[in-house]
Amino acid sequence: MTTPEPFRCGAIALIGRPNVGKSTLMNALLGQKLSITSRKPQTTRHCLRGILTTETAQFILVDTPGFQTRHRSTLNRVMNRSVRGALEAVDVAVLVVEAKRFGAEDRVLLKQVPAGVPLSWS
Ligand SMILES: Nc1nc2c(ncn2[C@@H]2O[C@H](COP(=O)(O)OP(=O)(O)OP(=O)(O)O)[C@@H](O)[C@H]2O)c(=O)[nH]1
Ligand SMILES: [Mg+2]
Repeated sequence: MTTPEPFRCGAIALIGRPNVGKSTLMNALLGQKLSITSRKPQTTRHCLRGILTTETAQFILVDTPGFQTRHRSTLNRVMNRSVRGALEAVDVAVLVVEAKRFGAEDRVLLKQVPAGVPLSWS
């Protein structure tokens, strides 16, 4: 007799520079429109959690604001802080990048991921 798979649960942060499709990916994974998406950058201003439950696992997806490296307004600082805060509280991070375009701004985000948080690409 085989032992049943353990039920797993974990939190996954979707991080990336503004407007790369983090919220669109989150909604697609959830199968419903939970997070606002738009052609304009900086649409997501707070971290937002969506839970995807399957038979063997529960995925807590955390949509985050786009990480801003160019403009240093108070709003941008607050939003960047909330990205860092999300990264402290998740098990895994997914870096969302624009297809065929990985640049300096994406590289900055790699440095924000704390040691010990596994990173994936999308
Ligand atoms: N062509 C194409 N467009 C996409 C894809 N994913 C998202 N978009 C479009 O890109 C734009 C930005 O998408 P969002 O999901 O709002 O991006 P975001 O990273 O959450 O943006 P912020 O919250 O502002 O950082 C929208 O117009 C989407 O329709 C994709 O895979 N392909
Ligand atoms: Mg968004």
